[in-house]
Amino acid sequence: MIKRTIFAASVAAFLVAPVSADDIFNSNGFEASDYALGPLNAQQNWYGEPGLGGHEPMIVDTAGRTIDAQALMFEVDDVATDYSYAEIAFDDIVFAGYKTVTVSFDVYRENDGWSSNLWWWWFDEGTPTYGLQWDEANGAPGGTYPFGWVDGASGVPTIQDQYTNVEMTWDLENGAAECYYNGEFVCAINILDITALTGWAFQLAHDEADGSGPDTCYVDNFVISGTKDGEFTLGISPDPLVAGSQGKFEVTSGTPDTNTFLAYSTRGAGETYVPFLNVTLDMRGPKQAGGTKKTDANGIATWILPIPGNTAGVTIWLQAVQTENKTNLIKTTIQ
Ligand SMILES: [Ca+2]
Ligand SMILES: [Ca+2]
Repeated sequence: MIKRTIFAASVAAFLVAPVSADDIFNSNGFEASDYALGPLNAQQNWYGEPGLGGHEPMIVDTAGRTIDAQALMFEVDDVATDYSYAEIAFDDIVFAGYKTVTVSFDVYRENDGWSSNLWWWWFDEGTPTYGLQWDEANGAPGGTYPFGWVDGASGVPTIQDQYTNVEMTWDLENGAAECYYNGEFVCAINILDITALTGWAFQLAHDEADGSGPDTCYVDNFVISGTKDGEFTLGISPDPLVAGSQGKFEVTSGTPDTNTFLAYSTRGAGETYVPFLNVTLDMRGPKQAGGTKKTDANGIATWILPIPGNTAGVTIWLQAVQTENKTNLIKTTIQ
């Protein structure tokens, strides 16, 4: 097993496995576990509204228009100003400490000669906070603009007659937002003046005059996720570790300029109190891997350690600690 005496010195830090994201809101596919067929309004804290003759958003089970069993349907008649509107409010996501926020949903547009504008937006001020599938080109097929028409943003033709994915990420710490349509990169722009994120809305809107056509579209798998990268986190690379090669072990968001210890166990999860750090490790029989490292000014410390060649198949538990501070526990089986 790993012996501390053979551990090499660390080298410059670079990113390892990203911090795992939390679900801030997950529609769970609008499936029956959470949603009944019928009006969306009042289900799972949603508000739904039929606007000016439009239809209210509905949870539906429509053959060919659902990825699985159920989806959210928006519908408007062929009447100017008709709309179908849904919104959901959250506790302020920025205030909650999220540094990155990702919104993802699947959308189905029909190739029937007319697609009305499907808008989406945060309730809040700042840029970018809205986007749409535009009824340009007379709504056939129209264009998908995840960040709308703000400076530097762009769009791509909407894909019809199948579900496609819209994904937008706001990196609030670095002030950059980027977006994807059906897995393809669309654009990246700078974030301006976003100080709160408190709710999300969808609206299918017949913004054209009468006569272009009615419209129906479907949304599924709406998920908002985020990361709080201020958490003291241990990442390993590669994951899983490989016997006979080097592994990299990196902590981020530790207390800066502070002694940091990498602990491992082959005995499993449990609790072991370490008096000199006043911290309880989440493993049994911990041993120290590598030498003591001092985190840099950004709270990062890295160990590059050889994984002995005879350890394939061995399961180990890893955790890094500082005084009264510990990371996530990693369980990995060496390959
Ligand atoms: Ca679904
Ligand atoms: Ca249509």
